[in-house]
Order: sequence, then structure tokens, then C-alpha cells
Amino acid sequence: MKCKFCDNNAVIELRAYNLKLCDEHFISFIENRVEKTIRKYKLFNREEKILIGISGGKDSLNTAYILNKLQYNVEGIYIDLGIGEYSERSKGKVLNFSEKTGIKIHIYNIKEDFGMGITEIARILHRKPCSVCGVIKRYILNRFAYEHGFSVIATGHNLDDEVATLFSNVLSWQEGYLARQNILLPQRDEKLVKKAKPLALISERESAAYALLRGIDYIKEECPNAHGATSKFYKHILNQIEERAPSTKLRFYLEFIRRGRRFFEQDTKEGETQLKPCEVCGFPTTRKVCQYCTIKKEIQKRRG
Ligand code: Q46
Ligand code: ZN
Ligand code: ZN
Repeated sequence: MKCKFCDNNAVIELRAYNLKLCDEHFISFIENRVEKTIRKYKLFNREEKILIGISGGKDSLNTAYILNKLQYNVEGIYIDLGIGEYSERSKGKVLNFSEKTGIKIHIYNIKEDFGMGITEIARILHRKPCSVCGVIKRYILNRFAYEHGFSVIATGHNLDDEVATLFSNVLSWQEGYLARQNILLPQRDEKLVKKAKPLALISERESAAYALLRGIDYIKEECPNAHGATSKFYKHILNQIEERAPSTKLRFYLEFIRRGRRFFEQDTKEGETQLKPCEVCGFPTTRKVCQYCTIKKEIQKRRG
């Protein structure tokens, strides 16, 4: 199997693009695709300060690596969720990556805010860890970015993540979520930093191959709270469809972004809930007190 562009042996076949590529051409294919995504969807420019949410997994480390390589102005933030050994190991990978690449990565420990990790917070509040975790991570990313002068937050969401979310939202016609799903989430409030997904058109498999070829050492195990996530089941089904009909995932997602999304956007625009400052922290929310402050208050009350 020869590379489409040179005489070297191909190391990967990308059926969605009908391409077989050697390692060098695969690496430049991925980097060009990310650069094109950034330009086409106007995610950010080289003057902007970009904060990358880094978990220690392949996608977020790849995002940092690629953006840095493309000479964007990036720093990362690792949020230590206090999930036992999993957090310890992922933090180790992140520190290692930072040392090797010279990319600055801030470490934020949620224990400083709550006195405990995610699993314990969820147990005390009788909530699912991932729902509490999502609220806390989103809040910290935004507040940190805002307070440190970043104009954009980049996350490592890949094509498979995006397609699984889209599939799930379509199955139950979640109009509000469909209206908000995009590669760029613009700034809706002075204190709400815009969010971008530069890897949105890179599949999970492509991302794993890129990390491998670039020698990026990432955490392979999953968070212990991720077990049984519906998104995993959807990804599995979508991969079966992709196996039979290559490029279905990409088409489903891109056609939604190009053509489908706007219909949901129009429907929800008028009824869009107004953001107002949280009475406790001042960051925008649709409630009187934001979810983050509510969780914090509840935890403080239970701890006495
Ligand atoms: S870290 Fe947090 Fe994930 Fe773990 S608790 Fe759930 S949301 S699974 S990306
Ligand atoms: Zn080649
Ligand atoms: Zn608040």
C-alpha cells in the first residue's frame, strides 16, 4: 500500500477521504485540516490569547500540540478533579507534555474551591458525577479565561464526540441543544468567553494515530465515572454505519453545520433565555444564582 502523494509506504487508510498516507503526509493532512477549520469557521487568529482545556487525553493534548505548531498563542489549563489515581496519572501526563513541548499549562485544583473531589461532591448531592463535573469544568474554564485575558477557550472535541452529541440530540429533537451545537460558540456576554473546537472535523481514530506518530504520551484509560455513558453506545453504532458507508459521520455533521442548524437557531432565537449576572459571583447565568455557586453553597452547608 503506497502513499497517495509519495513513494513511501502508507501507514493509514482514510476511507472517508479515499486516501492512503505515509506518516509524514498523514501528519500534514491533519495539521492542514485543523488550520482550514480555524480559518473557515473563523475560530480565532494569531493575535488572540487561546486557553486550551487539557484533560491529559489524546484530543486535548493534540489540540495544544497542533495549535502551538501552527504558531497560535496558546496556554493550557488542567483542572484537577480529584478523581483518585485517574486524576494523578492524567496530571502526570499533562506535566510531562508541558515540559517536553514548553507549552505553559496552568493547574487548577477544585479541592481549593470545594475541599473535595468530583466523586464526593456528586455523592453528597445525590447527583451523577458527570453532570456536576460538566457544570464545574465549564464554569472554571470560563472564569479562568476571562480573569486572565484569554479571548477564546479551545477544547479537544473530535468528530466522533460531535457526531454522537448530534445523533443523541436529533433522536430526541432537542431543539435548544441543536441550535447551540457548533464549531464556534460566539461570545454571548462580556463575561462569557467564546468557545472553539478546532478538532471538530478530526475523527477519534485520526486523533489517536496523530498522537502515536507525534509521540504524544496521553492517558489511555477512561475516567472511572464514564462507564456506561450513552455517548459510547452511540459512537459504537455510528462506527458500524461508517464501516458500511465511509464518510457518513463527516457528512452528517458538516451538513448539519452548513444547512440544518440554522432552522433550530431561528426557532429558539426569540425565546432565548436572557443572561443576567449571578447574584453571588457576577458571572452570567439564566438563574438568580448560577449552578456553580449553588453547588458550592450546598457543599459548604452540608460540611457545616
Ligand atoms: S471527567 Fe468528569 Fe468526564 Fe469523568 S466525571 Fe464524567 S465528565 S467522565 S469527560
Ligand atoms: Zn507520503
Ligand atoms: Zn455564581
